[in-house]
Amino acid sequence: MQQIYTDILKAKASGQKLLAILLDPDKLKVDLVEELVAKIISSPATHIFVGGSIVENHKTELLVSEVKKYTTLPILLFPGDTNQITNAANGLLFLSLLSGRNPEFLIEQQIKAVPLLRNSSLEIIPTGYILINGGVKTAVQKVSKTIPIEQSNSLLIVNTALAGQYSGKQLIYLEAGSGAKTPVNNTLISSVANAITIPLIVGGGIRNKSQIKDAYDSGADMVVIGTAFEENHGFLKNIH
Ligand code: 1GP
Repeated sequence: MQQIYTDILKAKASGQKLLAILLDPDKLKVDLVEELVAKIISSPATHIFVGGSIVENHKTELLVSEVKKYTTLPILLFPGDTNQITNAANGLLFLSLLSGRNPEFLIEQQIKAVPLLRNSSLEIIPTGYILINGGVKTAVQKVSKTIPIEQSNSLLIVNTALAGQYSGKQLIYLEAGSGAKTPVNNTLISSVANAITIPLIVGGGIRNKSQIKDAYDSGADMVVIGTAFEENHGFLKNIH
């Protein structure tokens, strides 16, 4: 039973918007977790994502185990590579970097993950991951050695999202990259949202309440916030 995904579909069907807070095990000190999770659970956040482009071995498991002590919000791995897979989480965004042409992130990492996933209890959610130019060279671009799609190339982005849906992805993630200068623009979000029928996640460079609202109004089902919370632990107070 895909409980997390079923709940995402239900939220989409009822128009309830979702908010994921991204925690990067490489940047976050474990002794801050209790305090940060308290802020997350008193905010509108519905999901916690854990991951990063480069994370030292075992740091993910440590962080997830600590987060789990203080919340029952679903914890989804958002891994940059296979060493970030841990059974301590509830689910896994099984990402394919559809915007790129690097086989390592289209299929190789996914095959390498299989021995870790075959007997795991993680809910696996196939996710088409589309990197879009957010105005700065982000970690995803550097690590994946792929070129983001220009925001002006809306047709290619829509077709990439639909190719993801047709090949069985259950989510599409439009990513401007962590710390992006320019988030995915609203016209693009609505073009993709209008084309696909599966839920749409949008993240990268979203730093205030009005950008979150614009993304929702344009058709994003879930918004991801990483840097804004990482840089200002009071951030979530401002988005009620
Ligand atoms: C990155 O989409 C997420 O993968 C979040 O981006 O850190 O810019 O919020 P930010």
